[in-house]
Amino acid sequence: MTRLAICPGSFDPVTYGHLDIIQRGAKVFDHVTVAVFNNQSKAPLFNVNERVALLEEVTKDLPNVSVDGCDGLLMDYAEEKGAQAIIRGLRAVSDFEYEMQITSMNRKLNEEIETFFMMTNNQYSFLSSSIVKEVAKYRANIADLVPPPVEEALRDKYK
Ligand code: COD
Repeated sequence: MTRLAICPGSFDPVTYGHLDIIQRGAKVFDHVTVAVFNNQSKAPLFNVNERVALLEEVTKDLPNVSVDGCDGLLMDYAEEKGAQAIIRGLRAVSDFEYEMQITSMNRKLNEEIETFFMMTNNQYSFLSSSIVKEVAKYRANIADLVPPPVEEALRDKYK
C-alpha cells in the first residue's frame, strides 16, 4: 500500500522552513502532496498559482513530492486523494495551541486520517513567510531564508 501524506499550508511564499518539513516528510512517506490553500484569514502576496509554481520549482529534485492548489476543506481534499496522513511543522511552543485546535477539528471531520507533527531544524525555528515578506519589503538579504527562485519572486513583487 502506498502511504500518502498531505502537507497543507498557505506557503505565501515557501521558505527553507517549509522545505525542511517537506523533505523530512518525503523520507518517511511514499508520497507527499504539498497542498496550497487560500487561507481566508491571511491576505496573500502571491496567488495560489504563483505559490504552486514556486513550490514545484523548489521541490523538483524530490521525486516523491507533488504540489497541488486547493480549495475547500483540507480533510475533504485528503479523503478524496486517499491520504493516510497530514504533516504539519512545529517551530516552537507558540505553534502548539493553534495546531491543537486545527488537529482536533480535523480529527472530528475524519478520524481515519492521522496528523503528524515534525519539528523543524533549529536554524529555521524563527522563520515564517510573514517575517520573510516583512524584511524583503525593505530589501534586506533573504538568501538564507528562502530558495533562490522565491528570493527572485519577492524582489519582483517589491520592486
Ligand atoms: N519550520 C517548520 N515548519 C514551518 C515553518 C518553519 N520555519 N514555517 C511554517 N511551517 C509549517 C507550519 O507549521 C505548517 O505546518 C506548514 O509549514 C505550512 O505553514 P503556513 O504558515 O504556510 O500554512 P498555514 O498554517 O497558514 O496553513 C493553514 C491551512 C491552510 C492548512 C489551514 O488554514 C487549512 O487547513 N485550510 C483549509 C480549510 C480547512 O480545512 N479549514 C479547517 C481547519 S480546522
